[in-house]
Amino acid sequence: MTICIREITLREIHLPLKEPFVISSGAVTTRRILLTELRDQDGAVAWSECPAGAAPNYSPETIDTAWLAITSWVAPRLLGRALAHPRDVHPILERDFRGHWMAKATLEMGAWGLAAERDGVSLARFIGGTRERIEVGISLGIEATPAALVAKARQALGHGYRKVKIKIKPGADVDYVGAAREALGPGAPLMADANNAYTLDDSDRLVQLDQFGLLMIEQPLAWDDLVRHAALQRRLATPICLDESITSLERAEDMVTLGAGRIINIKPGRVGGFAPSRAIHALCARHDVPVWCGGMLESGVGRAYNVALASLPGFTIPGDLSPSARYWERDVVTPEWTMAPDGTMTVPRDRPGLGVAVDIDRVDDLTVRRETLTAP
Ligand code: OSB
Ligand code: MG
Repeated sequence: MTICIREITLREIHLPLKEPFVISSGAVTTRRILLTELRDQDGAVAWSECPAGAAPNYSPETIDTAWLAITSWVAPRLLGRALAHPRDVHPILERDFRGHWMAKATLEMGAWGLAAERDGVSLARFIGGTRERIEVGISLGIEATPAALVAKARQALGHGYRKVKIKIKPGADVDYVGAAREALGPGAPLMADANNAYTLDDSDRLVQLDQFGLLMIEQPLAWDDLVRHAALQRRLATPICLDESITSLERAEDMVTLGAGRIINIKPGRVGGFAPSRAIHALCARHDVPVWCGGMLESGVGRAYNVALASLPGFTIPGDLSPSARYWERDVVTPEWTMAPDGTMTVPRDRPGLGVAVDIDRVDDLTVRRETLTAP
């Protein structure tokens, strides 16, 4: 079924986190979130979310660069254009257009959401998802003391979470991870995420983490560096998982070729959308590289896309897909995303499109800027 996007409304909403989220490169207290609403020629609507943050400390993109890129270059390529399938969007956006992966992904994913909506099937089914329930992990920010981290991690396992990710940085690493391993026991599914906080000069320190039997260490070195990750992986027993470094299918191929990591955290926004996410998922399946779905503190809109993606068969490791209540007093969707006591989340396979409805009144209350673009 051909889709033709007639109108796109961008909104910036401010959504306060229940508690600040601290990673090695910065802290977030209130998420500034860019939501888009795509409307096609017949009035069908799909919402999507840009995962970019307020500052360029995770990716070079921010909500402000994404707003500029979407309004200036991404939307004009799509508005009024007949699209036979949402897979056609990615090549249209890549031609002579470098970077801006999150800006591109916002509308690329929106096109998949819109197509699923039009077909009357769930986004999960539309993209080939097979799981009815997905396993949920939690990402814990850096705490003031190892004891504070232990309390949070213990509570998370008590809630049923299937994986606990501990954010680390120099000065908050071996002691923190060691305390968690000691308190939670040898079988607890623990991993660490450094968000680029180390260099190869820190290799001895990172090798010390091997003793804790982590599932993986995520992105220890620079965001755009595969070569040094390969050198580090040769010294580490713990698998390296790449996050920031994987911005495309080609970077995932490079990781495999170079041995720069053994696991990939796929965030659809970071790689330009669902088409490249599915291609990375297929590549990883061919090479026995496990994948899992990362998170960017998304609202319930972005979470819908992540949940659908995580229902693909190759997503064998619990994702950073916490329920709405971990982040927000109240989410912007109904129903909110919830987690069962066994640490799983239901994939809304029997509801069309995203499977959740956007609470327009709530979004209106939170909106601080808005712009509507229409087809020429
Ligand atoms: O590195 O995975 C990351 C949040 C913001 C920026 C980067 C990261 C994260 C998380 C949060 O770990 C995961 C979540 O959404 O719960
Ligand atoms: Mg990460």
